Amino acid sequence: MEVKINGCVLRLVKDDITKRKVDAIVNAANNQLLPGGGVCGAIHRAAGDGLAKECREIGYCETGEAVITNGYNLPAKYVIHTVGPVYSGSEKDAKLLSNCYENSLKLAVKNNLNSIAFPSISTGIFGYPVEEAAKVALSTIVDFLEKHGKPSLVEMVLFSDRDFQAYKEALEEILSSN
Ligand code: AR6
Repeated sequence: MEVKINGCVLRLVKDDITKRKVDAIVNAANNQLLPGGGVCGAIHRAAGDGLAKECREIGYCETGEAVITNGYNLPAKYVIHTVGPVYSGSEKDAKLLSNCYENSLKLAVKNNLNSIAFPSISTGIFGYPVEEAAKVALSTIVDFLEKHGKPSLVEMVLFSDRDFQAYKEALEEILSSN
């Protein structure tokens, strides 16, 4: 599924994010920027040891913030690492999750990147319900594109049919209420 927002493409795809040939893929990282499991483990495995080494040198990333590294053996040129909130059910969760998307997009624009691919941040090991996370993720991306008109391509890369469906429904709802 693909929509145009302020001249930019927002695309939902079902795929393995490590395969996406974009300027930057986003990693759902942890505060210590360690390889870990989930999508983070998959990105580190596909990128090779250089990625963990560069992450060690950076050392830390606050929840909701983002840092950029090279992409090493990945088809993507860069990896933007952002740390989602561990779902707690409190009001803070949505703001922190929104910050992840916004700060990653800001970092992409600051580095003149035209295309970026996100996984569904926080909805695996960090336990954020996917239907709720999809609304936060997509409304943040849509607002950013409406305001800035870049990057020219934003992908949400979903790993399961269920996640893809949740994001598709959330996007349809956001577009119909705009
Ligand atoms: N491509 C795209 N999406 C994927 C892939 C892949 N190759 N593999 C998994 N997913 P998670 P979190 C989906 O747990 O909840 C790590 O250990 C997965 O199905 O990776 O933010 C970190 O180091 C789910 O929908 O991230 C942190 O400690 C989504 O990616 C912690 O887990 C996110 O799931 C972060 O937890």
